[in-house]
Amino acid sequence: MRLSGIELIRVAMPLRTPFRTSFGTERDRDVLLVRAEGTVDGSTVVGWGECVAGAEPRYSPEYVDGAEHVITHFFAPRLFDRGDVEAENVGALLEVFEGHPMAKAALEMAVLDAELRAAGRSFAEYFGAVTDRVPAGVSVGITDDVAELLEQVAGYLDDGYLRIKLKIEPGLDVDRVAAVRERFGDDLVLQVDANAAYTLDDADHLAELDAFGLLLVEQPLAAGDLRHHSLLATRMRTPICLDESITSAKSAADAIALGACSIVNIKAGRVGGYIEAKRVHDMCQVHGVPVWCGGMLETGLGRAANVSLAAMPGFTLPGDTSASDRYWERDLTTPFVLDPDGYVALPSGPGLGVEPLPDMLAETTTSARWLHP
Ligand code: NPQ
Ligand code: MG
Repeated sequence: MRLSGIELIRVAMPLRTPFRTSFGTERDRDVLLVRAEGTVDGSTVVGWGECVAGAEPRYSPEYVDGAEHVITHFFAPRLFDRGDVEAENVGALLEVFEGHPMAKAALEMAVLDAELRAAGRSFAEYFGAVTDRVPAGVSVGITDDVAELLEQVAGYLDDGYLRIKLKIEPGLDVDRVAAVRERFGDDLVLQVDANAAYTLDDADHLAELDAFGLLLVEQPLAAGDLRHHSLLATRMRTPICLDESITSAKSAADAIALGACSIVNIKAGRVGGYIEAKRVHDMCQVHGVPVWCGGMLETGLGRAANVSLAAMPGFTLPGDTSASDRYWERDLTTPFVLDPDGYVALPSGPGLGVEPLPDMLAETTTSARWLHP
């Protein structure tokens, strides 16, 4: 496409309930949207991207103000200099700049959406989706007490979620898992996510989780610490899945080769875009490593791309591809809903298949800035 402008729109999305992880509590999601405008063969096209960076640099070094800044001052000017861009070369064009994968991913997503809309193709077609709906899991935040946790899990099971992920941190881990297992039984498909809150000194304690038949433990140790993850893997039976550590297909191959993980959580924002996310999937499939689609509290835009990605054949575990009402009273797009079997249907239609509802966009927008060549 020939890029004529990029609009950076910030929306304030109030969460239905605060979401607590080992790195902090999120109350309102401050989301950066990218609206890319241009032409393909003389016709005007528009595409949407969503940046998953949080308000503060806690999950990773990125944060939403930083993402807006680096796009404004470095990334957008480089794309405008090129003039004609294709989604498949956005990554290479921006490779001269270090880091900022979530900011890069949002730009690439907007260009890909515009191109696919122009071509009348969906994200799912682009990814080579093999199904029209994906099994949905849900991520349950850390609660003040066990009673509240059991109540929340019961509610999600009532909704129909097929897999429960408990956020854990030191001191709020084995007992929480034991209580959930005790209450809901051995058939509950259960996993935990530590968001890097432990060290290898906690190996014996983490091995106590082995008693509960968990599907996996996600990112127990620091993002950069593949060596300690591989040592931890020799000290517990529960499979280790990496999230924060996986920043590219190359880093995923390294983690697998080192024995640091046997399962991979794929998040497009963390690896620099949906095209690299597809490469992570393809590489894991070659190595027989199961993958699943992570979540970053996305609006319906990011959710549309995620469920489409999760329809690729290597996504053999339920993802954090929850319905819109897990997070939002009202989503920015037509909402994603759970079907009676606990699946979320892929959107149909060109590109993402959804766009912001004008009234919701107007209601939630806190700033909008145009960038031009
Ligand atoms: C994870 N997501 O898998 C992340 C963590 C997470 C659904 O558990 C703002 C920005 C808030 C990013 C909260 C889920 C966030 C965030 C949680 C990421 O590790
Ligand atoms: Mg995680």
